[in-house]
Amino acid sequence: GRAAMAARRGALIALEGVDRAGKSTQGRRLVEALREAGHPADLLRFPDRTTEIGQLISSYLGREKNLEDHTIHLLFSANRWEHVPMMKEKLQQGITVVVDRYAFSGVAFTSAKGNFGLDWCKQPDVGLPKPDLILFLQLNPEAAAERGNFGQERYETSSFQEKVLQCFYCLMEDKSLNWKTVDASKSIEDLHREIKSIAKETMQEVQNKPLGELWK
Ligand code: DGP
Ligand code: NA
Ligand code: NA
Repeated sequence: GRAAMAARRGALIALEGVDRAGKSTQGRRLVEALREAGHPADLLRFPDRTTEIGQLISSYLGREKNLEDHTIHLLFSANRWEHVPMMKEKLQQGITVVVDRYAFSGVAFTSAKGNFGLDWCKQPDVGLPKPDLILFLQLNPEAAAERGNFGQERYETSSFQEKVLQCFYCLMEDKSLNWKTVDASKSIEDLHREIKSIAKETMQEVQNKPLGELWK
């Protein structure tokens, strides 16, 4: 009834995975499909390069600017935090929020640099809205390589990406989070159908659950 509809919150769904796994394509397709089915949904992409912090991050990634490793880690986290009030508002309004990368990329990319403890890496993102679902788009390095060469941005080397992947596997051991691994070697259409079906299940399940806080 009407009261139940009003209480229904949106789901927070994170897409993670190695570069070229298809996160951005699948994020766009998922949000379009949900909207077409009458479920309000919005896509957010991290890093969001449009904010002042995002512009710093973008010039770091483009190698125009060098930033100390702790500093850039904190900036990526700040770039997520600056969107939190808006994300919470949307979720409360019943809008499903799909994020293309989230805190897990944050931890995986910094900890892949070596000499950073996992706990230190997680700390700045502790308390972010906790995803109701983390879809991990799994693609082996050979298949990823076949999708085209890396660009010129920082982090875009196979050896670094392999380390990032190992860090993602560490994070997936945390069973307090709802990780679902999907096979990203499938066609765009097949993967879309699978992701849409998992997302819809999650959206049903969160109806009466409060939004959680990440790593708390
Ligand atoms: P994208 O726009 O999704 O291609 O991301 C740009 C690059 O930044 C990509 O190599 C992944 C990396 N990245 C995304 N989020 C974070 C983060 O929170 N911390 C770090 N260090 N790198 C990140
Ligand atoms: Na990239
Ligand atoms: Na992407």
